[in-house]
Amino acid sequence: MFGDVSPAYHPLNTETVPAYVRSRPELADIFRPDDVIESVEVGDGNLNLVFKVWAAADHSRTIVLKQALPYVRLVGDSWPLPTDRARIEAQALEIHERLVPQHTPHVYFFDPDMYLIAMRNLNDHIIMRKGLIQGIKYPHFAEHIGLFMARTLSSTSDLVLDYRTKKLEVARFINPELCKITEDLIFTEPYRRHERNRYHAELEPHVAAIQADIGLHVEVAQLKEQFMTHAQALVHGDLHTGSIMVNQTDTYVIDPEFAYYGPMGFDVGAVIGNLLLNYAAHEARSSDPQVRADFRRYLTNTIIQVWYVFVREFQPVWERADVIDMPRLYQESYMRRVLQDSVGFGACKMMRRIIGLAGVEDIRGIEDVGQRTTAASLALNIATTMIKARHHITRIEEVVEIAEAARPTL
Ligand code: SR1
Ligand code: MG
Repeated sequence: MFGDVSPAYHPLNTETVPAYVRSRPELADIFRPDDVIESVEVGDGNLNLVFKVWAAADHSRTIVLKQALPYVRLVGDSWPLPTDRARIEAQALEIHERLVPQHTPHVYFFDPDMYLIAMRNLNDHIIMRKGLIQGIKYPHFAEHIGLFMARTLSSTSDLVLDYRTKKLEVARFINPELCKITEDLIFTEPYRRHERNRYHAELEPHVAAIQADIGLHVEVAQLKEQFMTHAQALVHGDLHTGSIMVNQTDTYVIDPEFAYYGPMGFDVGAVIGNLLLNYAAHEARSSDPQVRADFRRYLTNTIIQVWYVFVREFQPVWERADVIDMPRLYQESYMRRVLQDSVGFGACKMMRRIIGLAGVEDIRGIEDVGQRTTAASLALNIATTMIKARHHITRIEEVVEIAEAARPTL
């Protein structure tokens, strides 16, 4: 166990949720004392309990309770995990709400004894991954997520924060155990034989080739070092399409429990890598070639637009910068490095979702094993090329060219 769990802590269940909700003065405007309160546990992530809670008489009076368990839910209590991640998540959400309220679920309160966050129930939105799997397009997503990342990353970096605040913020967001999960699951285990890896047997020849590719391992080791040492900005730390809720008009970013001070490209790459995983999945998921080509064009255009919006929304920071400290050529090299980091991290995130523990439904949910192998092999080839080519990439369009040129090995 990581430190003592608070004596008041007990994991909630649907029996205990109503009394808990009634005990919280912060919710007095939502729930009345005589309300019948109903709830359902909907957590489908890897770590936490998540309850949707509503007044039986009026379902529009509703909230979400997210409570940390002291272990990894996906695996069980043999893998302990610090409940402090709930504090990290609550504090990151507070920063996000200040910077981009239109893309952050409102937090009603954080309970430090129960490691629990009460927040807005995004009932009219779905997890983006589920929508993309069905081939649903989100026309405003690129604009929204590009803005979200530019604001949250630039505003928490040394480009904006004063020297002291930045260091204090780095300390406040020290998140060692969750970073260790990333170090192991993303940068280590996929590249070696490991009991936690979870790919299907038909993919073995391709995985074996990746695990024998020393040149690839050198590149991944460099990216891991960067993840561990480059405290550039407060990153969300797990910004995949399962941490994004969408509909045709809105985008909300949830779940920043992996937040810490790391490289900006870790977030931008998560978005790009997960869009490319979906791109690869549609090799199998769209049987009509025209439908597939059309949806893939949406995905690749989205990747390009995300980057352009990110650069555009970052620009005000450069306009305020001291040009002797940070000349134009330095500014350009800064953004180019963020792009190259994004390409590398995005690719590592694709690899881990294919080979490692905690895969994604886009690929692992493909029922036909032959088709699943083809889609997974395509994703691995896109990712391998991205990792190796990233030092030379100067334009986001080159990432799309890599995806379009890639073919499955198996
Ligand atoms: C053991 S936790 C596995 C994964 O779940 C989270 O969503 C993160 O992506 C983490 O790597
Ligand atoms: Mg999560």
